[in-house]
Amino acid sequence: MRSYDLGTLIPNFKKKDKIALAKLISIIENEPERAYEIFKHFEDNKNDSYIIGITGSPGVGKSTLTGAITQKLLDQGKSVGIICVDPTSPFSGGAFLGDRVRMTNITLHPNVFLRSLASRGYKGGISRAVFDISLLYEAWGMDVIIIETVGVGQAEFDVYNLAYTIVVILVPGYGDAIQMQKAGIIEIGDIYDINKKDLGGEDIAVQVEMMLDDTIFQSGWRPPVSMTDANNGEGIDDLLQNIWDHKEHVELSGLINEKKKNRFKYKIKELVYSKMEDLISKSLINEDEIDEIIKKALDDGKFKIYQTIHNKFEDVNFEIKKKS
Ligand SMILES: Nc1nc2c(ncn2[C@@H]2O[C@H](COP(=O)(O)OP(=O)(O)OP(=O)(O)O)[C@@H](O)[C@H]2O)c(=O)[nH]1
Ligand SMILES: [Mg+2]
Repeated sequence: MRSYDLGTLIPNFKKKDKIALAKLISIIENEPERAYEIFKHFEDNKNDSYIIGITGSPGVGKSTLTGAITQKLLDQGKSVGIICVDPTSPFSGGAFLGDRVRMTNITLHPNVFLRSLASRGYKGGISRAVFDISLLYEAWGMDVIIIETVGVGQAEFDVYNLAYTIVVILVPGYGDAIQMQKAGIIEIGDIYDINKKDLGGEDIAVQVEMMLDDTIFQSGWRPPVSMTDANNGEGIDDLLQNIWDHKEHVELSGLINEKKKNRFKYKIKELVYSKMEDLISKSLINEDEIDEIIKKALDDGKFKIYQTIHNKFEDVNFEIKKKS
């Protein structure tokens, strides 16, 4: 797929054309090796966005909250780039639509951009795509980036390393403290928010407070707990204040530098691993050899495929042993 011409996309992006932004994200998603061609046009760009991660089980109201927070930020004149990592379904249509429907009014605003990503099928993994898109949002000049993810699985876990403030969303009826501890939830949050407070939630807020009281926080930051009703915009100011307080804490304590380093570390490792994979697989077996094995398997019987591969790697092991 030869997609778009960077010669026109980059100048349009620099003129804040959202279509150019959308197309550049598509390039980054589908042809990650072209990220280099894109980002070399921004080498003198010094923008730093503040990156917030919003996580929680499916349906707790992450998108609705993201919408409500974004609206407040817009009212304060800030620009916001949103990345929604599509939760559970590999058939993402429904969820994508859900994100859009819940955030329609804000995404029409010139200072907001939203991209939903399915959590599977990315070369280099979802964190690669999230990193690259966040970098593009920084190039755009976004003040704030919000990454929404469902808090399960390694892929999502990696995403936490890309944000500076992690907000964990819980809801009434989530379960008890033991479940929360088992899920590792209590370790990852910088801020806890009990959403859907219109449905109750005092009990869970008390449980979370108690658990936090029992925990020692090395960084000196004791996560605050807020309660919101995202549908009606209640409690959003408190939540946002907690986010800014945490931002201030990480900036004043210098922790922000660690977090920034961490973010880039992930990127560098991923680049190195994918390069290595490429080099190693190419040096062990080339396309002609693969074709040859396939032909043999098809001609001589498919069950021989393992024998042929086994023989092939016997040679390789021998080669490596000889060299080492
Ligand atoms: N009663 C109540 N419902 C809410 C509240 N916030 C969100 N909802 C509803 O909860 C449902 C799920 O909201 P979403 O914002 O899509 O939740 P999500 O966590 O982004 O969901 P996934 O991305 O699918 O995991 C929707 O029907 C919302 O209208 C709230 O504060 N109170
Ligand atoms: Mg959502």
